Amino acid sequence: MNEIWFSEQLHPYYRKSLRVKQVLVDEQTPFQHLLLLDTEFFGKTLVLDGIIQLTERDNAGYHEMITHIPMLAHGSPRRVLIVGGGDGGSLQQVLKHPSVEEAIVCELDRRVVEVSREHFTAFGDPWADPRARLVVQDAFAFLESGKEKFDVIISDTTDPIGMAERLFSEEFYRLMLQALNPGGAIATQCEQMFFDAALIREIFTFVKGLVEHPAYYHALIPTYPGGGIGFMYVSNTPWTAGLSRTYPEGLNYMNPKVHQAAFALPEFFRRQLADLLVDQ
Ligand code: SPD
Repeated sequence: MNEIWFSEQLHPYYRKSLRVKQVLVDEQTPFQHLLLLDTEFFGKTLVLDGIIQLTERDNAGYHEMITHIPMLAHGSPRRVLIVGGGDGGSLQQVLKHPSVEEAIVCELDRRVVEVSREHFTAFGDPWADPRARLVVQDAFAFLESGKEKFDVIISDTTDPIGMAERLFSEEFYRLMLQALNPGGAIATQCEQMFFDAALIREIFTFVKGLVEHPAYYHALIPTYPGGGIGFMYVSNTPWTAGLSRTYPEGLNYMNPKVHQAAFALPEFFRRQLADLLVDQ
């Protein structure tokens, strides 16, 4: 039988594969290699530079958790910045909050937006919402211009490889915090506890010097390495403030128990962060 498989190999000792029904897009954009696959079970799948970014089947865990945790902690965010996120998944979630007046997506690669908008129709075209604004620009340059302030910032990036590496630096976290209104909250894509503990510890260490209530939380995403991913919560408001708020309608992954459990860290990993943890 002639089967086509896509394999992501992040480490010499670990790879994972999805069975491909059809290759829908295969192109080199000015910034990266972009693949849009139709896969068995997981459906349409976006791959950038060989790394799975999202699938139709399991993206809710990622997009709901990276957005609603800081949105709920703030309580009534009006202006939201999404760094990266050109696929529209985080934008769809952010716009579920009626308090939002403007959501800016600062994405470097216009092709990610165009291809995702055409293929991820399950997102319901959040770009058509009058509150959505796309800025095609490097996020560093956008934040350095220092013109705009936000209640919530979501750093929905690829992995810290190549161009994206800078988005995991202290300098970039400082820039995000400069753009944050008082009472604001940030969540960032912050990698995986099995494979990236040293990086997570490094980020947690500098974030602890910048805000009072940093925390690390995680979600189950079968198509990401290790079957999941984590997020850094960065705020002077504790994440627990979000537990008593009203959740948006129609969530597929998050509920109050998942919200709370996401901040519980497995013992092997909790030990590695023990001296840094504040609220967990
Ligand atoms: N290791 C894969 C991490 C991918 C994170 N980016 C996801 C983008 C989805 N909007």
